[in-house]
Amino acid sequence: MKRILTLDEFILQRQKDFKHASGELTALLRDIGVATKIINNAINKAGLLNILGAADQSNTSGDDVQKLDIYSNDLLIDCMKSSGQCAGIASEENEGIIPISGVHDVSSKYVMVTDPLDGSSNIDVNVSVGTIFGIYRRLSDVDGPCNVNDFLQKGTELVAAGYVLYGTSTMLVFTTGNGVNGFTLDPSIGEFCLSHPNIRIPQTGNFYSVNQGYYLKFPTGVRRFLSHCFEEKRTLRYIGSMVADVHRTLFKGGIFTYPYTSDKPGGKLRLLYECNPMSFIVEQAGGVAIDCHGNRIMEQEITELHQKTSIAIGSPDIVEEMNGFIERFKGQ
Ligand code: P6P
Repeated sequence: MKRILTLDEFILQRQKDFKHASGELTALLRDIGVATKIINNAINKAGLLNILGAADQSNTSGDDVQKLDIYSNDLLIDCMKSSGQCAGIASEENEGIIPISGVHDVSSKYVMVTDPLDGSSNIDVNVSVGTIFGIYRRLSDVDGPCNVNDFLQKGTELVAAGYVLYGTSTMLVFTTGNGVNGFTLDPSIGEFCLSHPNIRIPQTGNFYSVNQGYYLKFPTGVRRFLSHCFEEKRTLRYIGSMVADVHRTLFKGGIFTYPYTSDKPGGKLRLLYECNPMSFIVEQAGGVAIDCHGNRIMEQEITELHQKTSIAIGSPDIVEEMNGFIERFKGQ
């Protein structure tokens, strides 16, 4: 019988492949695995533990914060302290960075960016939500506290990125720059097990994923592309959780896009802890990720933690097709 490979075993086996072969990154990824297993447990019981619902506050981006957002954020921060490999966190739920003081006299080499519970507007109605994370090597002196410049790095500087999708099953999908692998949580043993090795996105695809409610506010090129998808009888799928919509795109092909609009000229999704990590994963699987001006997401300069961007991400043929419409109707 083929034995399963757990996340820990996989990471240790592949440690030689990591760009910065070090036990530190291994420990960091394992911390994230622990945190997301606990978050998964809370999400599955949320309705019973009365931790559903709004927390009567909003975050830096103005999103209504749900109780599970706060729970997930606090948990991730606590777990990232355990191995001492994380010098700090930038989170959607916190205005500034969260420095983590060294533990066990370890000098932490990395910092983490995260959306601890993406898609939170779906939490109360039992629709899939997710955790997004990215890992950077810090730029500041490893013997001192991290600073904001450790986080304001382009997506191309990411050493690892991943997401956990809390769906019909709980999946962890991540990359360290050597391809993309998917792990499914086996609740009977409490381990993420390798279920989707070497994920590759289809070159093209029939699904397109966008909030059509903003159609009239999109730039002309985007509207013309969406009309083209309609005329081609492609399938519109929109969950409203970026992790779920990008996960489907990764496996089925097609495109997910959140364009800028006349009332949100900078877009809605956050560059640092949503778009860059998801773009790293999709690019590593053979896909493409641009903003709706045609610029590669991971090349964008980051000047502030909660900076927003438009995004079009998915199969090369479809993203390039959309970019063709954007180019053709630029300025209209
Ligand atoms: P809209 C969830 O709040 C989120 O940040 C992403 O996960 C999702 O793709 C997007 O916002 C949904 O936004 O405007 O369509 O509700």
